[in-house]
Order: sequence, then C-alpha cells, then structure tokens
Amino acid sequence: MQYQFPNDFFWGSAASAAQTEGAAFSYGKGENIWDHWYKQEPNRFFQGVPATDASTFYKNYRSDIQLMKQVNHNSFRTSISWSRLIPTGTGEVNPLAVEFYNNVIDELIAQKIEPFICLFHFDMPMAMQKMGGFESREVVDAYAKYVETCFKLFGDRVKYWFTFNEPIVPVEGGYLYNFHYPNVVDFRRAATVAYHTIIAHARAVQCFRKLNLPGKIGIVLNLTPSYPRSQNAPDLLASKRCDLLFNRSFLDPAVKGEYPQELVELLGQYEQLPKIESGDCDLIAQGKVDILGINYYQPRRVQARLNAINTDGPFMPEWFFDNYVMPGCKMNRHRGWEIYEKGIYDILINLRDNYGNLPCYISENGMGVEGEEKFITDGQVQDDYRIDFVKGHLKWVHRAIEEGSRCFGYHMWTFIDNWSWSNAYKNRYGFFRLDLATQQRSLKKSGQWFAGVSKNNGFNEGEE
Ligand code: BGP
Repeated sequence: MQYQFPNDFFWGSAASAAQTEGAAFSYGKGENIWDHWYKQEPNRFFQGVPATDASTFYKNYRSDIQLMKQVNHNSFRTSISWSRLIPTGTGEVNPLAVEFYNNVIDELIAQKIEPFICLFHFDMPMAMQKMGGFESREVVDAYAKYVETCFKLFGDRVKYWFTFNEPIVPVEGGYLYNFHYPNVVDFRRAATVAYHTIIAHARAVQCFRKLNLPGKIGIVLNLTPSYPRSQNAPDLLASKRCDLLFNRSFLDPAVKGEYPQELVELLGQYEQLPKIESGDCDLIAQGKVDILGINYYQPRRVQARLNAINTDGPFMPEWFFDNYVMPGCKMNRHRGWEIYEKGIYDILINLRDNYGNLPCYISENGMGVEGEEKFITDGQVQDDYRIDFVKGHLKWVHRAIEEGSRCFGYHMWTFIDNWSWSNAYKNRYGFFRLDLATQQRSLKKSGQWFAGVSKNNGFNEGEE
C-alpha cells in the first residue's frame, strides 16, 4: 500500500538550543540552569557529561544545515536560548546571539528549510531562576519581554513560532520528581510554576498578535494518552485524573483558552491551587494557539491505586493512580519505553473531536537507543528498528489524516544524536550518529530511509 501524505507536508526533525549549540560559556552567553546544575552536581549527568560543548551546532550550523538538505528536510525546529540572547534574562541583548540566530534562520531559508522556532526548551536563565523561575511573576514579565525581542528581531522571517516545548516537563522535573534543577518536591509550587507558564504563554501569544506578524503561533505539548487497565470505574477514574493532570492541564488552556473545571475542583479539594490574579482568566483566553506541536514517544497506562495513600508523605499526582505495565506490550528495550503506535492516532482523533480539529503536527517522535554502537556494520548504524518505529507511527498519522485530522507535518527527534539533559548522550535518537570524540556525523540507515520518504512525500508498504 502507498502511504502518500498531503501536499506541502512538513518533513524534518527537532532539536533544541541547549542540547546542540555548545559554546555554553562563550560568545556572550549567560548561564542557564543546566550550566549551573552541572557545576553543582556533575554526578547527576550520565557519565558526567555536560552540555557545555553539546554537538557544536553554534560552530557548525552551516555544514549541519547541509546535512539536513542531504536527508531532504523541508523544515527543522530548534529553539532560541534565552540566556544566549539576553544573558541575564532581562536587559541587554547579546549582539553575537542576534547574529548567530539571524545566520541560522537565513541559512535555513536559503536552503529551503522552513525554520520552526521554539522560545523556551527547558533552559531557564540562571539569573531568572535565582529570582524564583516561573514561581515568580517578575520572571513571567521578563519572559514576555524576551519573546517580544525575538518576534521583533526574527518575526519578519520565522513563520512558525512555539512559546514552550513540553512545558509540563520542567514542572515535573524541577518541582515534583527531582530530575531537573531546582530539584524541589512540592505540588503546590509545581502547580504555581505550571500556572505561570500558561500565563507566560498567553503573554507571548498576546504580544505576537499585537505585533501583527505574518506567521503562526503555537505550543509544543507532550501529549500522552492515559490508557486505563480496564473499563472498571476506579481504573477509568484513575485514567481520567491522569489525563487532567498531565495532558489537559496545558492542552485546555492553550487550545480552548480555559482550564478544565474538573482540574480546578480537584486541586481546590486538596488545597493545591496556585494564586490567581485578577485579569488572569482574560489573559489565558487570549492565549489560544493557531497551531499545536505534539510530542509523542510512549503511552501512559494506569490503574486505580493498589495500596492506601501515605498521607504523611507529600501530596503527589500518584495519589490518584498507579502505573500499569500491560502484559505483552511492545517495548523499546534499549530505552525501557513501550511502543504503541496507535497512540499517535488516538491523540490526533482526540484533537479532531474535542479540540476543534486545530492544525497540528507531530513535533517529536523517536526512538532512543542506548549502546547504539553495537548496531554499526561497515561504518553505518543499521537501525532497522528505528525505520520500523517511524513507519509504524506514520501509518497511523496517515490514517488520522484520511479521517480528517489537520496534521500538517512530522518531525523526528532528532537530527544528530544530541545531549539530553541528565541522560546526556545515553540514548541516541539521531538520523546522524555523533562520534563524541571527533564530533563527526555519520548518516544512519534510518536517515537514508527518511530522506526517501521526505522526497516522495510518503512511502510504500514493504519499501526500505
Ligand atoms: C523529549 C524532549 C527532548 C529530548 C527527548 C529525549 O521529551 O523534548 O528535549 O530530551 O525527550 O529524551 P531522553 O534522552 O531522556 O530519552
């Protein structure tokens, strides 16, 4: 069967500033939380590897963009580093950063690769974190100024903007589960950070509209369907609450301009609501996006809690559910994540039916593999597993489009194996393999395959 995608479908990959640029302490860049945390606790990073040099995109962006061309990208997402553009978070703009991002954007456009630009991908400037990060409304103001600067500098050429990448992740990592700085475990503070992130998002959308720029504005969310173990009422309730906490907490305000009433009630019941100021609701209503990016890696499976809650412990989302491992599920054993291709279809259909079928695209999908060097033959990573993974997901994307979804693109995570937060280079995802010692890039089999898919705007069943 031929899986042909709509005309002008976007094919490409995604990355982010902190994970690729390197030059963390040079060319006028200020520190972000990752630079700072590494100095404090290098042992929190896989094999003690920092992002300091990452994959040298700052230095090699021109040749890297040539590699994008080689795999027929017509689009690419990266982010602007706030601490590179405005080293102390607010105030002086770094002219070298302006020059760098101008060069990257211009080069992408010259090579006919549409730049998708995200404004915040986990990398809070340290100066802003010292003021409380998104617990502070002052930092929200600083973010609003920063994004205005970006729109004014680059908005004449960038047509696809994203206010945040996976905004729930810094909330989970930094304020609930201790895998991002500042390593706090406190639900109410987490809820405040999440809420202020939505306020910051809405400020960005408001500013974008005011400037009357030609492009579109969206947000990138990691939408993870919460499948219940069974159709039993308690299991269904567990899944519904997970969906509220982990998906709808950002999806509803970003797309519908308001929070789900059930979420407000649930947090109210446990006295975890953030402080709401007058004017917030109007502002959030103005934050409705034009487009949505969807990151999807794995589903979430849940069941009703098996044991009583320890009410002496901190209030956590897990008060409402237990994770559930479905017997016999398909696994990516190299990363420990379930592979469930239909999840991508379920997300798109949910958006079609319950979120006004807004234009959206798959902004990240991918397969992390630890120890990928074991798959190298004749100098090339033979990642047939990744080709199967992408094919499996694309078939479901194709079907959703046939059934009316307005999905307009598919980006893989990622272009060149890159540094990934506390996992550093543990899990490899790229179309190109990165040799850490030499920084050499080499095309994997999946990259070759994807080049064909992009060129043909689809693929044939059975074709490799
Ligand atoms: C996504 C993030 C990316 C990247 C990816 C892989 O959620 O948006 O920034 O980190 O996950 O993550 P990992 O290396 O932990 O498998």
